[in-house]
Amino acid sequence: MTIIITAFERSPDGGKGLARDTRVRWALEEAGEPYEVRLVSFRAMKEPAHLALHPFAQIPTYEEGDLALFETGAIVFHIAQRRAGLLPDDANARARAITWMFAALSTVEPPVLELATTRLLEGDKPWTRERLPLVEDRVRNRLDQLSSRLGNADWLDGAFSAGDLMMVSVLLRLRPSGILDEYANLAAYVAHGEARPAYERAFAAQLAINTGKPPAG
Ligand code: GTB
Repeated sequence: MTIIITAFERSPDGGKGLARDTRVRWALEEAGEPYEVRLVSFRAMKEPAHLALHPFAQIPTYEEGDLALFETGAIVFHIAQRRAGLLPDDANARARAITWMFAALSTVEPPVLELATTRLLEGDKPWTRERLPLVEDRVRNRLDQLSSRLGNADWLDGAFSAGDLMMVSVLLRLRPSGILDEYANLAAYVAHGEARPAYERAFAAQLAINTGKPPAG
């Protein structure tokens, strides 16, 4: 059954890999699952055909036969459940890896997103100068905690898992702010994720769309 995901026809980041189709591509690459991509414009995302797949008019979506999914957490979890390599076999280790997926999406991503929104969409507002330090400190609070937990480990809980895939994807969104580099172990953790061949393939595929150049190799 062919897997089809949707992605921006042209991502606002110009191919830096920050749009959320990258994490789905990464999971598919880790799982060794071939996939196709349907590119959508901002206008097409609001049309009935796309709304039938994604009620909130966003990307990415995931189609596989008569199954249609939205929300990257659900999509990556679905992929991870079907193939080896993204979730451990041991039941407790698996539950902990899933916990890290939720932690990435519901505890770390909200302040990271708030910072991105403040910087990108509210930068010209008169109150942003006063608000930005508060938003940055909320991010630092989470990064302090995450950094303490990670310590010098390669991954959050033993072997690489979908929990790391999601956490690295969320942390990558911080790179333009410079805050990630304040935490040497988190910066190394993210770099370690980016160095995985599956991530490199995912990144190259989305870059090719946004630059019009085919991936090298
Ligand atoms: N909770 C959902 C999920 O995890 O799947 C969130 C999906 C989402 O936010 N999708 C965004 C979208 O479709 C694209 S990824 N936005 C269009 C809209 O809402 O109208 C968010 C994103 C967009 C752009 C950049 N960038 O350019 O740096 C980074 C991330």
